[in-house]
Amino acid sequence: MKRVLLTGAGGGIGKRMRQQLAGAYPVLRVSDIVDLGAAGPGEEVVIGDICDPTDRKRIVEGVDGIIHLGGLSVENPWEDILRVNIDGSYRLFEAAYEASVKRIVFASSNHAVGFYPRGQTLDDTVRPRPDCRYGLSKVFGEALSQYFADNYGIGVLSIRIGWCFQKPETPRTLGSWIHIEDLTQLCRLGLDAPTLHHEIVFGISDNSRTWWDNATAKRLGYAPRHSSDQWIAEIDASTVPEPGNTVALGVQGGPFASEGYEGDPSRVVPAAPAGQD
Ligand code: 15L
Repeated sequence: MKRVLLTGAGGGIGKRMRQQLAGAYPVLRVSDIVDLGAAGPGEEVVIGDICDPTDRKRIVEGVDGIIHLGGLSVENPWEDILRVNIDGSYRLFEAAYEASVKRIVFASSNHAVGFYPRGQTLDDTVRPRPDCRYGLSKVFGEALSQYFADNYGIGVLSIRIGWCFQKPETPRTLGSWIHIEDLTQLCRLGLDAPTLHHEIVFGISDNSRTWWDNATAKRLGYAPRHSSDQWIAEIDASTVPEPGNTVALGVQGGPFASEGYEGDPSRVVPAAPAGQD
């Protein structure tokens, strides 16, 4: 990889990943719709909107690999999810193929499977169970990744990112926490692995209390250096209630799932018939 594109470089994860990737590749192209400041050593800055055809061509032209963080990272009205996360991602993959890009790392989310009940261990082969419109767009992105791998030969790694903030805040995020260094390691595996078709992995650190079996990531060589275990005692002792209604507290996606049910706490997650999951 000579030139790597990081979309969404002005976002919460993007800003930190930009720092992590400094010097990792001969050229790092950072892109977003917001101001990204001056280019650092070995960097190119391209401001533009992936939803705009002319911008998109400029953003993607000449790169070998893409880490696609750009898009909406939480629940939003359907029209925006459709335009930015669904159509925007499709157009970006299409432009990547036209520009002969070899690898894409797709920032999926745990919300692609957020409606699974807490306590059930999932691996990357379970059926999607999105918990909101945002999660639905991530299911689309994973299918898009599979299609572009199968039909166009682009190697893609979909990472179901968990909670990539300073520290976990709740019992749920104890399981889903990932340190930015570990997330960067996963992204680099997606770009640099000698062979890759399409794989789905969970973007989590080495957390003991997790619902996700990350064997596929480990098979690809992922060796997380961080763990949320150091906060277990603090979170167990906390009396601050976890946010969300009955639905949120029953499912892995937490408050993302309850968005549509706010004000109706009597709605509980229906139990899946035996054998259906
Ligand atoms: C996500 O997908 C979001 O991008 C992030 O902001 C967190 O809220 C996280 O999920 C979560 O699961 O809480």
